Amino acid sequence: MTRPTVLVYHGDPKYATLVRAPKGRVAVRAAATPSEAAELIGDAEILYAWKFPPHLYAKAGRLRWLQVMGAGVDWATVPELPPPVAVTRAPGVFGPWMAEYVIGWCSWVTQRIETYRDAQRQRRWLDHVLPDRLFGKTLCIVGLGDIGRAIAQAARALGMRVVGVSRSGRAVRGAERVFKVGRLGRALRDADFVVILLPLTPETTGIIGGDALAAMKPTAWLVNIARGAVVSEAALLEALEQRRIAGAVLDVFATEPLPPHHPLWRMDNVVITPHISGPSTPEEIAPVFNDNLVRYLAGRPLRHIVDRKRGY
Ligand code: OXD
Repeated sequence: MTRPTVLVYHGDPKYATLVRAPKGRVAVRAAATPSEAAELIGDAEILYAWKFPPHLYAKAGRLRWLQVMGAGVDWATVPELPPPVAVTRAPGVFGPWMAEYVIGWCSWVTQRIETYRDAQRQRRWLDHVLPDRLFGKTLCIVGLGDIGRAIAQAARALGMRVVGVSRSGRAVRGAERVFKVGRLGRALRDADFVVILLPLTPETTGIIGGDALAAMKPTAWLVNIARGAVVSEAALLEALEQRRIAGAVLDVFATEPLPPHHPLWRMDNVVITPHISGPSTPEEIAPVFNDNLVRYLAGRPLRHIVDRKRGY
């Protein structure tokens, strides 16, 4: 009997070294570049990857399962991927990272960190300016998958009021109220911080546009840790320039890396981070993949399957 081949596609060789399968049951191959992957994809039954080049799926005649290494699956649920291939994600890995990112940057606002650092540079004792608190502030989480729920719990633990937005509008632990996507404006109305976590699909592209931004309070901050294209960049620039919202913390952009001449770079009410809010680490993703690998080899159903039609 031939052993299934696992192709690990990532620049970090550690991902391949952490693949564990019952002894001798799989052959593991690793590719770090598209040209290396082009040589190996034809034999692969299982692909464990981050941003696999879609044009190579035409050669993936044996492929049955793709395990995604990152949080988002938009690069995986592409039409080029042959229909029988199951796509699985890695829930539970990114929520704790992203919760710290969100709480960290929300605290950066309320603790007026920039103000005190500026004063320090000028050797000024700024004791007439007081910090604010997260306690009692309203956080609106738009997109309540496992990451959104982890953020809701972290925010609740600090005494924030949490509301959310999801397709179903179903109740979620930690969120006082969950609105359906159609009531986005209502959900945003009272928020001090709005975190965007929607997957990028045709329905969500540009969903945070002029109307959504107009629904926010002028004192509110937008935090985008989903995909750049979920927010209309033109509408966001206008809202920021005209101070119709207080500011934005942006980890994702329609074009990455953000081009050097992009107007967002020079806005004083914008924080830019380079798509690092939910890093993938080989050590954290490997147990999710290895658990599914055992299931795959035993002919048992895979866990964390993505609905390829819905795109998440
Ligand atoms: C992502 C990630 O999918 O960083 O954006 O994991």
